[in-house]
Amino acid sequence: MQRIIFATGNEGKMKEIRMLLKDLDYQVISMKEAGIDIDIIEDGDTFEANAIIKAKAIMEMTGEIVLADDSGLEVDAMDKGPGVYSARFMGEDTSYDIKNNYILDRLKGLKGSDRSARFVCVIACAFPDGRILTTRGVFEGLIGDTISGENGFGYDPIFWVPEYGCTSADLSPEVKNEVSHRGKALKEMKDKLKEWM
Ligand code: ITT
Repeated sequence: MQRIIFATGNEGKMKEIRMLLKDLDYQVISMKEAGIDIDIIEDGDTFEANAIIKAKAIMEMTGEIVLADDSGLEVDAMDKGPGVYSARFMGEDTSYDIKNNYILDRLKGLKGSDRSARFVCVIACAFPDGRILTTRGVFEGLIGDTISGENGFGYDPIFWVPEYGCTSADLSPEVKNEVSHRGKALKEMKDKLKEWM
């Protein structure tokens, strides 16, 4: 079976990606499983640019088909921040408990749609022959009033999903994957890959 490397060092993402790509006719392996341990400089201004930077860097290193995910949280009351800086926001090593509490504090006093936010995910695929594909998924919601939930990772405990009346950290992994930014972007990528491979 031909393999595809998924260029991420984020274990939370990788867990979701494995579930979402389990029916693909390719073996999907993480960077760690491929024995790659490098820090890629993500200096693009958009999710698309950064996803392509990551996928291309590992494709050029290995000569294999590589997928990458660039994603983040856009909070409208924070000028769509942290956006592409979501992982680096307040420092890469700062805990999400601290980051999430800071965002709750920033939005204190705001109600209803003034708390609007979304998760965005761009998946890029880099082929050894130079072709590049991207897909984008968006997950609309609100910033909740408190931290809640044990599932997911990152900003999930403050991301309120009105349709389910809970945060994305309260959703089961299966439900989050059905409705999330990553779920949507990867579903579209799977369809495109069937045409392109
Ligand atoms: P890689 O670049 O190695 O894939 P990363 O964590 O640095 O890992 P990004 O630059 O794409 O990845 O940053 C994405 C950040 O956005 C991530 O670290 C979380 O803070 C946040 N994020 C993205 N998707 C999320 C999700 O589904 N749930 C919660 N937070 C999410």
